[in-house]
Amino acid sequence: MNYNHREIEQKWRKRWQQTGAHHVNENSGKPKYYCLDMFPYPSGNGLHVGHWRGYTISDVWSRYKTIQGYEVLHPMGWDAFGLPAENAAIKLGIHPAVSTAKNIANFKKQLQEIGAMYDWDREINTSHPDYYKWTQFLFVKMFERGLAYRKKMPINWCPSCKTGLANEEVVDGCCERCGTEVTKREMDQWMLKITAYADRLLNDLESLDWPDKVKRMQAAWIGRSEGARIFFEVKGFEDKVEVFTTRPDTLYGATYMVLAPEHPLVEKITTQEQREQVDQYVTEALKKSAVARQIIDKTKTGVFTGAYAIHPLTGQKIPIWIADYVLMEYGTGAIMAVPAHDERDFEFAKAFGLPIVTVVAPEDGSVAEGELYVGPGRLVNSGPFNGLSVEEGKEAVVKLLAERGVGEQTVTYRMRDWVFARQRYWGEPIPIVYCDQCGTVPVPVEQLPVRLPDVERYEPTGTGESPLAAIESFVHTTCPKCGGPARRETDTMPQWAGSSWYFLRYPDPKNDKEPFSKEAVNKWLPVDMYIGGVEHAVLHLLYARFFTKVMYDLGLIDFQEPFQHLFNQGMVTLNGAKMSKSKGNVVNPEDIVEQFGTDALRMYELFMGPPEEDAEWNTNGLEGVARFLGRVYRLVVSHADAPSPSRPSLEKLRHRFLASLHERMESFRLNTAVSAFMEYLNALQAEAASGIDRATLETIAVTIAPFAPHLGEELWERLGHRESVFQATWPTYDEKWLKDDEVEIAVQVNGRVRAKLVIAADADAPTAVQAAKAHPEVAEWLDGKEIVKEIYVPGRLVNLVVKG
Ligand code: ANZ
Ligand code: ZN
Repeated sequence: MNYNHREIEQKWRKRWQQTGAHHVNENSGKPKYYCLDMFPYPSGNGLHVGHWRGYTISDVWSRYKTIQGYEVLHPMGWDAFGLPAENAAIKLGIHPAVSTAKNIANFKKQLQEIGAMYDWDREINTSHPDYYKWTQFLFVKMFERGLAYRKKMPINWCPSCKTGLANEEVVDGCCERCGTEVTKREMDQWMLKITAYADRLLNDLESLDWPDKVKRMQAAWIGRSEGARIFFEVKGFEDKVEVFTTRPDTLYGATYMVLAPEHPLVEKITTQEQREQVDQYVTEALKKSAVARQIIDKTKTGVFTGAYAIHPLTGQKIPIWIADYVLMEYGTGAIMAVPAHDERDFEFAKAFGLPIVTVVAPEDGSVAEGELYVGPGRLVNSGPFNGLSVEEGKEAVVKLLAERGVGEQTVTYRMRDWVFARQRYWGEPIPIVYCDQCGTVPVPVEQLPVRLPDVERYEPTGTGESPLAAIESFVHTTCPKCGGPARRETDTMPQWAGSSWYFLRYPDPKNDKEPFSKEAVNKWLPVDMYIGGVEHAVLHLLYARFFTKVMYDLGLIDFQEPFQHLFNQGMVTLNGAKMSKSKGNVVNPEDIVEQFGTDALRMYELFMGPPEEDAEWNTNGLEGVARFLGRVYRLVVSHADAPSPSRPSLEKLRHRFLASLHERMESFRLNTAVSAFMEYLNALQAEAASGIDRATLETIAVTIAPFAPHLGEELWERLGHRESVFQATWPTYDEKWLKDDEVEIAVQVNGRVRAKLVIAADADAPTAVQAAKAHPEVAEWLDGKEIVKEIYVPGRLVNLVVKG
């Protein structure tokens, strides 16, 4: 009668494996459900109970959907390229493929222990040539569409990892991986034109069932800004300075201009007298990170170039400065400065004694000439535009500029094109060949994959070239077009490449003719439920959406968004801090499984708190859950052989439990779903002496199965079933049992309670009043008096108002 979790869990895990219980049946005819975990990077540290929380949530959900009658695709794989394996290779000399394989084996063993229903036949590994062949293929497709291109540009450069970084990998000016401050470096880079998809990536957010916070973060990352481009002539040059402004209405207040230090015109227009100062300033600015340069309240620095621009409407001469608060990567890399109405310009003008001209005045005239004012109002000192509101002014100014050919309406995005090259070893080789005759030639699909060759040294060369550049046999190749001698590209793709489309591979993971069949992906996608950490709110999710849209445009798929519903689980903390191996505050799942069982661990991972919130690990809580499962086991097993006949009190409890479980599951309050079981069990234990009926016992076995699948199977078998509990149907409830059939109400006479009365919950007013009057203790108070009013509040009271 004791709950032997070890025996039960081993038995069922073995059974599942033998029967192939977790294989997706493509021909079941059931409606599909695609429940996906963000696949892990197989690190050497393995998984701790914090990682298991997300996997538990998705597994419980997948099993719930299975019993509800869906054919569920719940796959798992490995995001296996990336810097940690390579850094370990440099340190320990172990080939990344070897360490990665070892880590994967460990992760897999751990995930199997959780009792997850992954279909391991669909396992994918982004570092495997059978997979990265298709990542390379998709790159070639993008190249053919003009979406992959090469550009010399200043990139973020991590001096420690010795590699270029995407903007996304720079956090607060430092390398996301190693924390070193990032610098800039001019290099030829492969880029992906994600900006061409900016509007679609922004607009389509609306259709997604995602946490608002994530949608807002993506929108902010895309950073759409409406404004105008205005062209200023430079005195004495043919060239024009083009600025981006969101406030064309303030054009009359532009008293100077600022170019980013990297702006290509700086070199040309700087006068002889100013040259030395300018050169020095540029050198300093290039060393600073974008974040350091953008801090609002830092002291403004800058240098006058000696050159002047001509105001496009007034013809006035305005000085051109350079300053590092203007970034080359945003807008046009140049601004018209309006110190009266822009805080940064205001600080700068004060620091350098530049004129401040007010052109917007608040309606109440509360701001004086020369003060900073960023609010709404009407235009002043603005020639023909005086008296217009800011909004009217924007439109009118742009219209006039456009007529004169010196400006236009435009939209700018904060998002940049994606730097898609890394000068590292452990990634997908970029499938491009350079030929003196034919130029840049993509490797045709028959010649893919371009395999990653073995190297002896993994260290980046530090010259900006990847270690692949040192492998002669890799670099020297023949041109796919003319057969002449050619050189291979030696950069590899960023870590994000493989994860940008892996969700499309699971429906058809072994296809060797194409990345996936259109039919298979159209059947399974969009993903119905995507579960993972909020740390992927921007990058991975944005890249995956971008790839999906490109594939839609290529005609490879029929949908434009990959993940219909997104759920971000909270972290598990220990002593208030996020669990992590490096902090040494991890709880090892294997130990817990051994001592309490994986079912207890699974149920506790849910019970810890609302799934979207962080929760503190507490071993006492876990023990409580384990004891609870023991009680469930004993209750079912002790009645399994001789269930009692059904009776209303049991039916009522059962339907009420099913109703509350349903409500809590559908609103994804999984922690309270676990409490529903606990409440139910407590109520049943009060009934147990009179026996428990079969419907109750079966309900427990089926409904607990998604949470504690091994126990669910065991109980189901004990109840005499031969097929798996996951082939059972989810029990439904009948509303009629949810009503409280009898209630106790108060009977008042002139507002004072004189008696309590039990009546039918749905009794009507005449019935309730009649019962109240008939109550002996009430009758006493009514004797000889006239009832002037009868009030009935169903479920609560009857009040009789009397006179005399
Ligand atoms: C004149 C002006 C007047 C501006 C005014 C603002 C207020 P968002 O909203 O973020 O798009 N700007 C443009 N390009 C820049 C760059 N490369 N580096 C730094 N600042 C830049 O901001 C757009 C505003 O930021 C632009 O509008 C420009 O300043 C500045 F009362 O132009 B504004
Ligand atoms: Zn050629």
